[in-house]
Amino acid sequence: MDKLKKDAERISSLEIQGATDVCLSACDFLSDYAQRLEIDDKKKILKKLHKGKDILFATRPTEPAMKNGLNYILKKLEKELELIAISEIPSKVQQFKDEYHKMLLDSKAKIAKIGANRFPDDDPEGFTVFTHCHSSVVTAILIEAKNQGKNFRVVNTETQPKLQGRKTAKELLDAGIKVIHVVDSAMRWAVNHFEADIILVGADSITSEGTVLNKIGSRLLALVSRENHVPFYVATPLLKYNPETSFGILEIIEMRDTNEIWEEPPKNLEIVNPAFETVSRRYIDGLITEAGIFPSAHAYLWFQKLYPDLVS
Ligand code: RUB
Repeated sequence: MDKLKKDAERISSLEIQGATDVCLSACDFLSDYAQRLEIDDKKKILKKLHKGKDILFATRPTEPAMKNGLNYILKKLEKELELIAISEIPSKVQQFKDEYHKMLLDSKAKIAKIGANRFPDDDPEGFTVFTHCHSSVVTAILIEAKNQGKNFRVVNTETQPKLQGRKTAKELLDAGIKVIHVVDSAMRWAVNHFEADIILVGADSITSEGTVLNKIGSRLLALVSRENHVPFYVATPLLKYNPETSFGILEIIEMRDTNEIWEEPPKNLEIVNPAFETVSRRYIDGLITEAGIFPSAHAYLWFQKLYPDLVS
């Protein structure tokens, strides 16, 4: 359990960040934990794995792709538990983990292609994309568009307080894409000044009403998109759908340590550090998903169609 707790710390500290990477790593960590368990009782093993799942869930509360993944692995194991030998449990956990990884990575590859289609083949004016934070799904679209020979530049925010925008900028520069980097508060100015043609962000969670949760600042950016008449798209695998929201349970917004903002603040200062915020469906022109591009209010129907086992 100590090793699992150390692994979990890598997620909560943001060493591993972004919904997709958090999900892939959490599933790996649970599978690794299963390989290390030396218990001679199926029910006890399952109990331990559920405890491990809860530790991983607690690392980032606003991450349904991770929750869906860990639930997928354990639900499948529970279904087969009676039929398999105790010695087969570790390899079964690994098999279900690999299946979920594949579902997520295949979705991302499809989204990269679909999203890249949204870019013009040849824009003589120069196509400008605006993005916020670091989304591996957004960068996959941008790199795919670049590989297809499309001509565009990217304007991105630094994303306080953890500066994930630098990761985005470095990855895009490495791929040969022109990047212009601005502070978060220059968001409105930059969308207007650089005449952005499209705003593209990732997602951490999608609710039953088609609300998207993404890095703090995303709704501000959506409001900027309205003011400047720039289409606002969210690139996201449907595995980020939170099935609990269909039953009236509200998505949680993770509040992070205030040290990230100010390590030694003056006494009596109240600091708040929300990691995410909601973007209501009325501000979203489309979700770019593995099932295609559609209004965010349709997310539930597609999730149900593509992943019926995950609807609970
Ligand atoms: C990252 C963030 C990303 C989404 C999507 O926040 O908001 O836009 O997680 O990422 P944090 P991806 O840095 O707090 O994890 O597209 O890679 O799933």
